[in-house]
Amino acid sequence: MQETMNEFASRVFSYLPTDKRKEVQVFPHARVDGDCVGTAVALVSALRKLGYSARVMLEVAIPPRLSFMNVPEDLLNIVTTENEEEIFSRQGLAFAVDCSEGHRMGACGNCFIRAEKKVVVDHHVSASPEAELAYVDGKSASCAELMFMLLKEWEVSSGKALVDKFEADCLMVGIQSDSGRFSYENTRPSTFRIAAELMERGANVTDNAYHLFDETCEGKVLLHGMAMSNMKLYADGRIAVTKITSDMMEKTNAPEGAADGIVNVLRDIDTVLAAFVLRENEGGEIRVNCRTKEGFDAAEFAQTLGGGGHRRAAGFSCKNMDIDAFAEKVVAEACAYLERT
Ligand SMILES: [Mn+2]
Repeated sequence: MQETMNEFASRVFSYLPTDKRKEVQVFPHARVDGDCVGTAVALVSALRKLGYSARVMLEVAIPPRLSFMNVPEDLLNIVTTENEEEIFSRQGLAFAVDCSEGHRMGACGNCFIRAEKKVVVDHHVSASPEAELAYVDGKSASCAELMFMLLKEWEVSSGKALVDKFEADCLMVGIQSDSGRFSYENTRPSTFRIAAELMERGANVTDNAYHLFDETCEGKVLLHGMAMSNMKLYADGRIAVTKITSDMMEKTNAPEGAADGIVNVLRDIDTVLAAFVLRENEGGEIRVNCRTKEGFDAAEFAQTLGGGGHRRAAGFSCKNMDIDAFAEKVVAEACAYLERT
């Protein structure tokens, strides 16, 4: 049984390093997203207001798509094999956010795994926390919501304002990212209540939504246009397929990751049950992204082709096969799957 946030917050508070020269090191998961960065940065900033030294531990710099968050460099630390020992020697407490296990933290994992004192705040149900103190709520849409609850408890016990505009903005980015701007199934009444409080503290929703979901570039728009006009429908419009060749990437000058989102547009076509985007990668690999609706289990289907994933989103790949030939094979298998189910 999970203790209340009030109890948890006071236990973590008394677990913070008594020697304030020792650092609270905050660990997000690898391949960072808005939720883990927003949560980690808000926590570090709040801890500093309380007089603690604290930093976010990263394996690589914050990616350009999150640069709009304007996180001050001095809140961050990139852990490398060269500086790992020095960083570890400063550690007073290891605090994992939006993940619970060292193996999810990439190159930073060692610093967490070896820690003497560990705390976890997470919203992943599958989590098996490697920590003495853990607060895991799988129903929370984002980790940022849990962090806001924690920081509010600390505001009461310390009498200090810990969530001002900057921290509120960071936490709002987390909520908007993980709730799909308040549209995914994980969105709850409490998600809106917390978001409302963050807005009252100065958080901006409009700019965050633009940068997180809408901002694009010429190459990406051109690539999407090409991919969509080449799309083909099969099985009375229930299957949608398109291909992205290296040639298309070159012609449109599309940046890395520009193909993201195309498969969702195909899936959203009213008649479509399963959408597939085939993409030519380095080394002759063809990677297939699959998104489905009720009545087509993406994970089950992907498994038949050596891949895997979730019920509504899955992937698989092949090597040494022409993209057109592989597309034909995927279509044939998908049509056969529809016949069977
Ligand atoms: Mn998250």
